[in-house]
Amino acid sequence: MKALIIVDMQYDFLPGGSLEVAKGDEIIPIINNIQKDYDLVVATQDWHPKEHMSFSSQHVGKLPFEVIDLDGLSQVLWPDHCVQESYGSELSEDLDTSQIEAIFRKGMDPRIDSYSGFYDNGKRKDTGLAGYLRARKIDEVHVCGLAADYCVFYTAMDAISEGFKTSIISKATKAIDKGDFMEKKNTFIQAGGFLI
Ligand code: VGL
Ligand code: ZN
Repeated sequence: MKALIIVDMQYDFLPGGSLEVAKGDEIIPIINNIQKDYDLVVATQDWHPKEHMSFSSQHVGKLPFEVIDLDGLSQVLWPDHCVQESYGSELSEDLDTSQIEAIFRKGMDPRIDSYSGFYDNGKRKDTGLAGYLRARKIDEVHVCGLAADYCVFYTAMDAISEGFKTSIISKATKAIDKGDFMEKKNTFIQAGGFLI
């Protein structure tokens, strides 16, 4: 059985959002079209408290995209984004959500970031996504959404380590930094992932 994981299709990652991904809106019709090809469709939602420590606004003298050490983990600092209950945290209303059976929220602990839909960046807490997929007899996942070089990549890497046959759908994702995604693509392929 095959699942589609739609990652973080929220206004803050779409053009006009606080952490916009260029052309992120172009993948919405593609994601809408392919959902029918799956046994199960799930989504993730970046869902931060307003004082989340991944926000540069929480660090005196720091700017977005600087890198710091946060409790022993390397942390890219981001503009405030996907604050719980804000408009920017909502899934785009252009996304067809009629087939999405479950939405896994992440990034709620203010002290640690959470790119993957499976765990936070320190693997301290499990969202339950792997168990949910296994309970639904899923053995293969395809990952799409935003952003290719962060939440899509880390979700796909964790899917491999959880034992799922894993693909990233190239036409249904866009990167914050294209060069960064080129490198991460190689890491993903080397780990046993597929690009389709
Ligand atoms: C994401 C940076 C920070 C993503 C989320 O969805 O790729 N990137 N939070
Ligand atoms: Zn985030």
